[in-house]
Amino acid sequence: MPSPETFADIAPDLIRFLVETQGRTPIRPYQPPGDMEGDIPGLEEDGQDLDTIAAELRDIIEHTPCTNGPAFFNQLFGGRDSAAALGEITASLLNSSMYTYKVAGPHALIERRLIDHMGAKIGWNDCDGIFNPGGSLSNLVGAMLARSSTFPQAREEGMSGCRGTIYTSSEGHYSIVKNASIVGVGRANVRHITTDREGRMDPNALLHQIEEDRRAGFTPMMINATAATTVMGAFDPIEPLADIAGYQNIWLHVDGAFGSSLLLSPKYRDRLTGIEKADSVTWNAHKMMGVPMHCSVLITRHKGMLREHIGEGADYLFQTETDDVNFGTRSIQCGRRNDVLKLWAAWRFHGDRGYAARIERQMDLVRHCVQIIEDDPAMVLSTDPQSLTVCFEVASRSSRAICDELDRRGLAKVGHGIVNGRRVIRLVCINPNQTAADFDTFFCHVRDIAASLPDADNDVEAVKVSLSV
Ligand code: ABU
Repeated sequence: MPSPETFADIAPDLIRFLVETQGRTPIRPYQPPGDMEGDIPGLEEDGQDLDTIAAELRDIIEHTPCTNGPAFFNQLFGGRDSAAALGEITASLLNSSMYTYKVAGPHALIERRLIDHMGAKIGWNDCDGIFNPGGSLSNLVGAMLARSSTFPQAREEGMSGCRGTIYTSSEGHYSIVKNASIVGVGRANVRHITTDREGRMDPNALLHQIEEDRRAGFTPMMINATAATTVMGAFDPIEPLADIAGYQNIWLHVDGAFGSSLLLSPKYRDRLTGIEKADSVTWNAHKMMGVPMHCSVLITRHKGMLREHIGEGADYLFQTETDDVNFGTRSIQCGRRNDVLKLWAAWRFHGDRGYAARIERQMDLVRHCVQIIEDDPAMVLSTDPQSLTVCFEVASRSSRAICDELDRRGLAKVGHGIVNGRRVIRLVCINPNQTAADFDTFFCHVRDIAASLPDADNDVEAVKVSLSV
């Protein structure tokens, strides 16, 4: 076994190498999976020494897409926050597990402090919560609480005879559908409520569907309001949805994985007006708050419900302290990695005010991109952005082909999505390491590539028909 001294010598060198390499070549040349496969060392009967592993890690670093670079616009995360990265590295080396205070020590108290602080931003003075590995699982915990609230017998007896329904907008995240199958509601009983052209759920359509379902013998179980949808970044109108949920006695979950962070900005927090009336909220700090993947929390205003409806006893585990600091008593996981130290470190560094400034700067960059698109007669803005995604297309050019070609030529990573029946480029402006000049460069590349492509249609139905003939 290598001595700890060897590890302590090698680790800083490796970190320095990573940071310098990413600074030198922030955009990695595209390599098809078939080519890369042969470059990854295989697993063998005999092990290697630590220096060999460090050399192989260097090689892997050099081939990894650079998500903090100036040309990464592909996902709802990006950039590197130094304070958060220090917290992440520390947590990894400490190797705690977050089920008990006995094992996690101060980290359990940090988890509670973060939940209290984030809950206060929502408008809750006394709340409960749990960090989960990603927004999909935070949404799952929300759906489990909704099920317990609507069908209290379900935890013990299952969902036999329960005909629950879940409501989300047609732009809602796909985890809502996955989770419907997991909690026993069934995918077929998820109602996709229509939106306006800006991607916001129509409350009248929701009410109409709920009433129709009740007449058909269903029991509405959860309304999911999305606070910043994945493609358009749209905010469902939480206040009217909360009124419907209250009047109809239905659990209201806000999937704010992407958009809850706007609560930190005095300028933009009104996009979430009414969120304090929700029963549960998902909030991903690995998106707008720039904390390394992943860092997601489910917060509920119903204190004690997580423990009551998710907790199980485990004599071998919960041996000291109280449930209050033994977070394993309200998690769907047993072993759970420490996702809180990095967020605590980042929040200590930025403060509430620093985070507000950071988010508002990104919103300014969004306006910069909108201006570029509006000034170019060949480009079409799909919707007026409500958060940190800008959706657009180039007239008569395939959005998919533009994204693929940008990647293949090693110019930028950016994805596409569907907006109002058209395939559009989704440009994500979430990385605080990027500047207006990086976006200017991006649009230059888009224009060059568009000029080299043939005419094409982005109408999703028309493309489907042309492919099927
Ligand atoms: N919540 C998943 C987001 C995936 C994406 O970046 O589009």
